[in-house]
Amino acid sequence: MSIVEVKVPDIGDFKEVEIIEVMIKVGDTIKVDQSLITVESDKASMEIPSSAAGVVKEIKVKVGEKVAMGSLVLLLEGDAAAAAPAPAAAPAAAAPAPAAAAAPAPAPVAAPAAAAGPVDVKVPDIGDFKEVEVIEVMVKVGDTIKVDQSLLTVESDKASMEIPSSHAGVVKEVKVKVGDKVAMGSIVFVVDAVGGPAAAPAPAAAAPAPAAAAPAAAPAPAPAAAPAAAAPASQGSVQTGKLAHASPSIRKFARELGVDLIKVPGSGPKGRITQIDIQNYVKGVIAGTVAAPSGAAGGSVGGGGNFSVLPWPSLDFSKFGETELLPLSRIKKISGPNLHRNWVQIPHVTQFDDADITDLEAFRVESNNANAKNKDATKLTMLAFVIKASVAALKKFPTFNSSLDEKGENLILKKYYNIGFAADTPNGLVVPVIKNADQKSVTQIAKEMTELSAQAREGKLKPTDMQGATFTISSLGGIGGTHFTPIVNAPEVAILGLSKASIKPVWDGKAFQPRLMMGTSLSYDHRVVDGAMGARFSVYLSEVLGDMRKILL
Ligand code: CAO
Repeated sequence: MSIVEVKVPDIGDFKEVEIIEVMIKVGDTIKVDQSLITVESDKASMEIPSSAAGVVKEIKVKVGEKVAMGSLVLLLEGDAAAAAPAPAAAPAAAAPAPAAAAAPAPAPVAAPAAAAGPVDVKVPDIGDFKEVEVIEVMVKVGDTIKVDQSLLTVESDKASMEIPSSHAGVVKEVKVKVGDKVAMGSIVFVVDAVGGPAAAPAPAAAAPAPAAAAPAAAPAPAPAAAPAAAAPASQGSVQTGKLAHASPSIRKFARELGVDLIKVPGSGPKGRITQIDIQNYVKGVIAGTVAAPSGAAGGSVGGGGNFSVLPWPSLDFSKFGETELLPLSRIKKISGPNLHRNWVQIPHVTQFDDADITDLEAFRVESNNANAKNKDATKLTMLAFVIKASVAALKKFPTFNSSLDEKGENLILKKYYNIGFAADTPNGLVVPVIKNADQKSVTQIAKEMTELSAQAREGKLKPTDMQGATFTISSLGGIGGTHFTPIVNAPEVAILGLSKASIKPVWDGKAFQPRLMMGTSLSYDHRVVDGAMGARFSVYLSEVLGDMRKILL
């Protein structure tokens, strides 16, 4: 047994690349050529393979660090004899391949000089790769393209890279489609050129292709040549946003599952898509909480509907009349994505009811009148009573005071009762939280609400004032309306909407009586609460609001 150093191989034209993923851990038994880390430049991502087999003793790098050819990646304990000739271990680094054997730096293939009119744009020298698969075509017929603009993304099993254009002009013909295999010299586009070809490629010696340098027995250090081929010095035309940020193996995984990476939110550094992101996306499609791609399983109504989310319409409204641009407030920009996630991911049901608050309102008015002469007295609000009544309902139905865990496999039941209330402010909606509402009187709750609402309107709430809610109430009672459908505030599982109370005729078994009725709208997460429980909670809440003495029982 001996300790073997595994180093970054020759990675072509790249001086330094960032580690975006470490794929192994101490104690792992790894094979020659197994991918160890994923590194990334702005044009290509590549997996660095191991030059030896053995057990990982120590990992010398971490995500976010920059590495270059010869950087020590890890120490392996293994049989020295088992170590394959490293494609780019120290000796290789010390003695780069002869220029003649190396692939030239990846500049676009030069077209005939001074060409104007139709010219063929070809795949440049892509190092050691004989054939690579087209995984994305980034331009279409009619597009005006610049020299060096990324046209295609191609991929091997270890690296993905963007192919730049050798010419500026207008795309006349697209010769490839996703899934096609291309190699150096393949004609990919015909461009109506407006000038000469791109600048000459970098000298071959400057970017030796590691694969060519590696002994035949060694696994080709696939990644090395690739990025060089796709990363010219001028990066001005990088097409950000069009290509999902993912390593080649993740792209392969997504393709195998038929997942369009553009639709998968990435949780890794810089929004990079991880395997778990794809798994969660697929779970979401299966569970019906994420729109299924066209033709995929997951809820086709009437046989074969297309549930792909359409892009947001981009319209020039000024064609139809005068317009004005009003940027969203900071609060709206923050709350919008949260509301969207909650709306899309939570299967909502909203239960409507009418609570008879005739006696409660009479008591509230009477209490406030009794305190009218005391200018320091707190005004009791209907919302404060509803918070107290809700706590009673949450205690009776603890499921409503819970959260689903991240995997959607467990409920976390909370033994504290923190009630958030939506407050309308000039800058948008905020949700301050009354902590431990179960331990406070209605008067204390009303006082705290007054203070928090004032701070909310002045924009002085601290983040802690808005954290930790277990249930939320949104009251539009001061404004009007009968019922509405509030959106559950994840990770809570329910929210109560209150509407404006009004006198309604209520049949008491003998006659209609004029009663003050308040509309309640209870939205809940149907994954957690079933319909019967939702109705029971709602009915119980109305009963308590009808007679608060029920809380004492
Ligand atoms: N029925 C009839 N009248 C009601 C009522 C109800 N359900 N709720 C409140 N009122 C009355 C109050 O009694 C008060 O009248 P008086 O001044 O005569 O006593 C008046 O409406 C105004 O009440 P308020 O709104 O100041 O006080 P509140 O305790 O009801 O609400 C707060 C406080 C912070 C919740 C409220 O100011 C607010 O911001 N509401 C909007 C919340 C919101 O936007 N929700 C939507 C979220 S989803 O987008």
